[in-house]
Amino acid sequence: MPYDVFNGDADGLCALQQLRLHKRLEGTLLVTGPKRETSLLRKIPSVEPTEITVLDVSLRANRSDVERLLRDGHRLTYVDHHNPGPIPEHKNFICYIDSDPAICTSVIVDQMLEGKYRDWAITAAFGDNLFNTAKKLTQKTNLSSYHVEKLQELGELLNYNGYGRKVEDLWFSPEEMFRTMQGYQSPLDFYGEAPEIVALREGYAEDLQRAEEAPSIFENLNLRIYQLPDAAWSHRIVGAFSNLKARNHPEQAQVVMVEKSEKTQLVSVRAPKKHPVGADEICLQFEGGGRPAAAGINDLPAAKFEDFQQALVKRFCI
Ligand SMILES: [Mn+2]
Repeated sequence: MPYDVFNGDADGLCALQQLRLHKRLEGTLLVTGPKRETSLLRKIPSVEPTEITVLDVSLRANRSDVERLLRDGHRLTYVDHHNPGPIPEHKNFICYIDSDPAICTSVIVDQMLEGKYRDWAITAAFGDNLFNTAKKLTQKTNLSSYHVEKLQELGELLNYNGYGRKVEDLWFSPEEMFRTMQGYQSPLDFYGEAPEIVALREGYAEDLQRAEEAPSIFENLNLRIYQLPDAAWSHRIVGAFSNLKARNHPEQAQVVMVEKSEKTQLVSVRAPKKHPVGADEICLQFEGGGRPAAAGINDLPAAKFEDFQQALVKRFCI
C-alpha cells in the first residue's frame, strides 16, 4: 500500500490535496499528526517496498527514517521547504526541496503541476503566513478580491487547526480534515459548504481573544516576547497568534512562549517580516527547528530561558 505522509497544517493538507486531485491513488495509508509532530516517518513500520510521498515535514527531523526506508527498498518522493540538512543521494529518493523563505510546500507542488490546482496553493501560502507569495499567485488567476479573502481565511483556519500538544487538542484530526477536503475540487466550495469551517471559525475567535489578554514579558522596538499558560487553547492558538503579531508588527520579531509544565516551554519564533531571517538559526541552537522566517522549539527547559532570551536579543536587537 502506498503511503502519503503530510504535515497536519494548511500547507501539508493543501499540498496533498493538489497531488491527489491530480493523481488519485487507491488505498493510500495516511500518516500525519499535529503540526509540531514532525518525526512522522518513524510511524511507517517494516513493510513490503512501496511508494511513499512525504509533504511539508523536515528532512532533518526524519533523516534516519529516510535512510531506513531507502534501505528497505521503498521509493520516496519528498517535497518540502524546511531547512533540510544534507540531502541523501539515492536513486529511489526523488526530492523537490526549496527552503526559499517565500515558498511553501504547496507552492512547490503548484510548480510541479504547473498551476493546475492553484487555488489550493494560494490557500496554503496564506496558511503559512506567506502573504506576498499568496498575492503574487492570485495575479495569475481570475479570483476576485472577495474570493481571495475567503482563501485567506480558509488557509488561516486550516493552519490554526494543526496546532496542539496532541491530536486530541485539535478540533479535527488532520486525517479527518483531509478526508473531508477530498470531496471538494475547489477550496471555495470547501470553505462555503463544510461544517468544519464554521466550527473552526468559532474556536479561533474564542482562542484568539484569550491570547490577546496574555502579558508580554519583554518588549523593545525589535523584539516582543509573550507568555501564554499551559492549556489546550493556548497550544491551539500559538501559531496563528504569532503569525498575526508578525504581520501587524513587521519590524519586530515575535516570540510566543507557552508553558508545557513547570520545567519546559514550547516556543514559537517569527523573524521580523521586514527582514525574515534568523528564526531557524536560533531555534536550532535550542534543539528546535523550522524556517528562516518561522521556527519553533518543542521543549525549552526553564534553565535555558536566559540563554535563549540573550540569543534573541543578540540576533534581532543588535
Ligand atoms: Mn509549510
